[in-house]
Parts: sequence; structure tokens; C-alpha cells
Amino acid sequence: MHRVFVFGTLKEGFPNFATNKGRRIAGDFVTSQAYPLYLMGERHSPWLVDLPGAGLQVHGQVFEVDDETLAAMDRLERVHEPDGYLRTRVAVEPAMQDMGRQAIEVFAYLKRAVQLDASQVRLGPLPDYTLAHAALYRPRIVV
Ligand code: PCA
Repeated sequence: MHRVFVFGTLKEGFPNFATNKGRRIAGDFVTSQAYPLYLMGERHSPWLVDLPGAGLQVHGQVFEVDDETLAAMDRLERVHEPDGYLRTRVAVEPAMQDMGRQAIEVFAYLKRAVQLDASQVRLGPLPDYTLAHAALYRPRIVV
């Protein structure tokens, strides 16, 4: 099993949740470090840019997923393409103080800093990807 922190469309109740067949670990989590979270381009894709220390601590959810679900998420996030997301390890901790503050290492889908084109930033840096943000999202058209 693998633990994955999702901050965007893979969250429960968000547009790509159908691809996330994992088991949610209760509560909300927040990245231990700050990262820039932007809505990018016409499709308003949520990008968590691999620039730790910039931006804000970002909220999301943690799921335990099997190999098959991880592979499906990798396909959705196009990790095998140079302009896709990079699945890497980040430290996250429970967002609620009373849940304790111990950080756990989990996978997350980040964007490489070299991919960041400032002219494409529509919104951010954000602390949280909300349903209002998701309403702006346009899925990639697969041909
Ligand atoms: N899906 C992944 C990365 C960005 C996105 O929209 C996620 O929710 O974490």
C-alpha cells in the first residue's frame, strides 16, 4: 500500500475523485512546508509547484492506495510525460492541532519549477483548493 496526499481534483468530492479508489485517512492534512499552489492556464489546473519554502502550507487529504490505484492516478497526472506531474515525497501533518503534529512522509503530485510560466497563473498562491476553484476546472480532452 502507498500513502498519497491529494490537494486538488483527486480530493473526495472533487472532479477526478472517481480515479481515487483509496481509503481515506480521517481528517484533513497540511503540508509541513509551504509550497506555491496555483490555478494555471485556461483549464485552471491546480499546480503544487516543487518550490518548498515559497507560497503557503497547503491543505489536502491523505489516502491509502494499492498499486492499481496508484498506477491509475499516475496515468491521470501523466507522470510519464515530461510536462506531467512529478510524483514525489512530501511531509504532511494533521491540520487540526488536537490530532497531534507528527509529520508523515507521503507521495504527492507536484509540478517541476521549470514548468512554471508566471504568465499562466490565474490564481494563487492558495492555502486550499476549494469547490469554487474546482468549478473553474476544465478536464483535459483526451483524443
Ligand atoms: N490532482 C492531483 C494533483 C493535482 C490534481 O488536480 C491532486 O488532487 O492531488
